[in-house]
Amino acid sequence: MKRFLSALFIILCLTICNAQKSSPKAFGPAPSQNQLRWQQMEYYAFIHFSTNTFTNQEWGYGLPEDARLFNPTDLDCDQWARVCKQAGMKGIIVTAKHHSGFCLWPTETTDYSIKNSPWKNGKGDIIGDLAKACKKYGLKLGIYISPWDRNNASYGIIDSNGGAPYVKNILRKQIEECLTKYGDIFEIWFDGANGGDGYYGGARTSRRIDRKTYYDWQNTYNMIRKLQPKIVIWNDNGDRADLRWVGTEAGYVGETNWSLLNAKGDVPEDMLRHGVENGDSWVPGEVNTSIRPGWFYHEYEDTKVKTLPHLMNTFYSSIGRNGTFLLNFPIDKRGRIHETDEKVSLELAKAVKEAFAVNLALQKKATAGNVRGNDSRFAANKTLDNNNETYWATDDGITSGSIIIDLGKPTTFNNFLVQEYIPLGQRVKAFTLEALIDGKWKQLDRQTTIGYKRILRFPTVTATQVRLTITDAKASPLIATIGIYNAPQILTAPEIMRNQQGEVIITAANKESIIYYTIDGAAPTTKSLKYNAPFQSNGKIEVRAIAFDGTTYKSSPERREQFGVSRKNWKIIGIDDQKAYTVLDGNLSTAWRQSKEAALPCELVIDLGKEENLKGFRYYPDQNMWQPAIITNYQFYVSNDNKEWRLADEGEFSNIKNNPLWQEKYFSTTKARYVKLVALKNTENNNNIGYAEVDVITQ
Ligand code: FUL
Repeated sequence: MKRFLSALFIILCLTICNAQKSSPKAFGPAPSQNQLRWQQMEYYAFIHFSTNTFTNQEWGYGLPEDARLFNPTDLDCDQWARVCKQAGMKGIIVTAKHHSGFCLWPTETTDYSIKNSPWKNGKGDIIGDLAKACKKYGLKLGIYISPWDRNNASYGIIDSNGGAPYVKNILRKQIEECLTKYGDIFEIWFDGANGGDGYYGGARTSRRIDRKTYYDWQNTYNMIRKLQPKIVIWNDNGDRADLRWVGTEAGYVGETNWSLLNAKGDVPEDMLRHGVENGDSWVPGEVNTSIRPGWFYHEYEDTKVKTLPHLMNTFYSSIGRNGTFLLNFPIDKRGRIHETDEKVSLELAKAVKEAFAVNLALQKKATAGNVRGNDSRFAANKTLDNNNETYWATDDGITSGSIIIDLGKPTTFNNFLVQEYIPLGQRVKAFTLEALIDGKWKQLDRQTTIGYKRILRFPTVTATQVRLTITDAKASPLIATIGIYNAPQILTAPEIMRNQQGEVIITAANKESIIYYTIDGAAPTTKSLKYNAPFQSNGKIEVRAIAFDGTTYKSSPERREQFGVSRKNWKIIGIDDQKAYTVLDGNLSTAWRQSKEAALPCELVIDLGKEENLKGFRYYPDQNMWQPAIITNYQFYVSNDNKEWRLADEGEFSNIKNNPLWQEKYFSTTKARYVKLVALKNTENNNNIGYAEVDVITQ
């Protein structure tokens, strides 16, 4: 008996040891091969190009005459691909069809396509040209097809059998054309904007659909996967697909970012932003944002192209937070990526390359308190071998533990990169990062999830050792890669605002920076005016400013702001609330909201103090995302006596919900002293209306 028991004991021990020596099993949902390949792309481009480019809109209504305006003078898909390649991107997703319904390829499904544009006498095919250019530069091609089609007569119609002819005969066929004519497609993008005003074959009405049922996505997905087995599907409509939106177009995902969601049920904003820790499906986040405020090209945004520091922040808040980075280039009227956009995208590529050029931890000594089965295959140094397929693992059941990297000598750094081995699931729930500085451990950061890639930035330190501690995980942590970097500092452009009294206030992110500025149109240098305190200005003025760091002798990119006529004597009429003047205070982060009881339409009347030559107006929405109060449909009236009003403009602020930035509207020049912005509808279909700023544009 004794013998039998000891034999049993030995067998048990061997089984346990062997179990520990075998590779870990996947825990929870894990990515498909397609999702994995996609995640590894990390950075790719969006291209927005359509009739909107020529009508100066963000959302076209689908008017037939707009097709005749589509006439780029120097269209060059080769240039798009070259810029994207040089910018370090791995692919391009193009708006083959945006909400207007206009197709960039000669589709059989509708006349509303480049076939009916003057460009190349209707004989062109932009998707075909781009597919060729992508091939030439080794980029992958992706397709954006808007489910919402503001031109198509059958959009939103349900036939007597309960079917949706538009989905069957138009949308699905368009997808099929794009997925069969242009080679491999890596991603297909179905935007969530749906239903509303449009041309609809001349009906000029508003069509609503039930986004959960109307499109019958499952059958569409089956078709897509058959045609392109390696594709990933992004969908912000009813059925969940392979990838998720992160709930904002501002360019960031939550610091806590699980690549999981539940297959069924609603996905509120918080879940989009952070994923769902115990979600039952792998649905990783893609961070989409534009290099300019809008998605489509508008000449007035030529001075609003995001700066290097801004884009660098987006890099850290997307790729650095377990997301991918989808950066949009609005193609201009020539049919090219604008020079300014090209320049800054190349600056970003250079800055990222410089930041991560030297991994100071590479091949250094690493030790861990627990190594799975004491097996060298799972040893700590697998995190430093420049190979994402090998990883440090702990024994099953050990869900916390540290890894110490000995840098060998005092080493200066400010970035830390860490990657989980995600083919076996996302596991880490919490971790800390410490550095051994002058013989003492100092905590540099404390964070939650890691996922495919996490990058932390912190003030520069000099240390001899670095300790990563996984404080909590769902299962034994599997850490594939660790990197330590000393990234060059990048100075942020200063902020410029002007209050109602006409004071111009310039602020730099770093209080120690020196600010130089100009008001004569010249580019600012260290020889320009030095900013010490707010200065007074009257009327139209352009302020250009840089921040300069006296220790590194480096300058930030420039900030450039234009201000219109003086607002000193402006009065808000008919509103008995002094707070209403926040809409004129020049501060984008303060807002005034109409009283909750007020029903729509809401009117904001401003007395400009004297007659002005008006040619447009600007509206900046209240930024409170938790209780949105954003206008979508408006009318703008002008008057000379505050009694008789003339309608100067009416319409919609397209895409303002997802991209709540400055809205500029132009109309035929008119002389008036009073203006009235009427809010007809908001993004939530309730009565909440708010304004951060309202301004006029004069001749
Ligand atoms: C949004 C759309 O409505 C915008 O026009 C743009 O295409 C953006 C990428 O997605 O929701």
